[in-house]
Amino acid sequence: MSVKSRRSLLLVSGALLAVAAVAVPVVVNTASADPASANQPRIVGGNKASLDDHPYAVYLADTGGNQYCGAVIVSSTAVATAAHCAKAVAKQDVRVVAGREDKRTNDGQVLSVSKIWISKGYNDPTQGNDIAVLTVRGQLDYRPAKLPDSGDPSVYREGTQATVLGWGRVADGGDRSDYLRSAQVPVIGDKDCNSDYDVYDPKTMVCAGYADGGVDACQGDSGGPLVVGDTLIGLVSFGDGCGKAGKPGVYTRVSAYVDDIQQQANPRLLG
Ligand code: 4AZ
Repeated sequence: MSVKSRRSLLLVSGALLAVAAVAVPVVVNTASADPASANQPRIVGGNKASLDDHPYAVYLADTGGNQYCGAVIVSSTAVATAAHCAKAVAKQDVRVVAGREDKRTNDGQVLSVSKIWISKGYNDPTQGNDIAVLTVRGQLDYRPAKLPDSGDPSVYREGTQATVLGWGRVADGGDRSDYLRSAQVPVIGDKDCNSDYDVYDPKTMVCAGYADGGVDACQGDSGGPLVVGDTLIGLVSFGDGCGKAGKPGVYTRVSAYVDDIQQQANPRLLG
């Protein structure tokens, strides 16, 4: 969610308007002359990503089929997403769409939601804890992402190359993508991110992107995965615009919520 759009989001009443307000994201590259972009010709050129490589990438849609957020499979019965995506709609109005790279097709599965868990302490993306787990009716047929090992912080080391995935906007305020897209973004250290955002909380958030901007998540990508290999390290949460210099994407730090996610994802195993 963009920092500036939060105020207008608060003003909209009704679930459908709220959906429309969050419904505008994906992976973006706004500055094609930027050096960071020059390393990312596939994002600049808008090439799609493949679900063969990232089968756990799914999206959330309203009952009319309109994509409004990303999410990620964490077990055969559950997906993780941003809390601000889960709060935007009543559970009976959410659909989880898995196995569909192109939103214009009927590929894959569309599952309804039987339960929404929202993290304790969630209030607003800029205050952290922007994570929710949705339990689906039926079974997801696609491989889940791995969760980070809390004993191994290496995936969060500054400079680690991560991949962000989504169907959101391809430019700040621009069109949403029909295809799944991906971008490579390096993890940013806590000190740097704190100087980019006063609200940054290293316990519950992690930043990724280039100092010069140009490669980023954007509106509509919220709730979608930031992965290192197949390990889920972040969920798209917020940012000041998309791809701006000095304003990287801010992600929910998944390692802080592994126990919660496992409890929601595998209730019969863990009680
Ligand atoms: C949004 O509004 C949003 N550049 C998501 C991610 C970012 C900005 C806005 C990060 O959903």
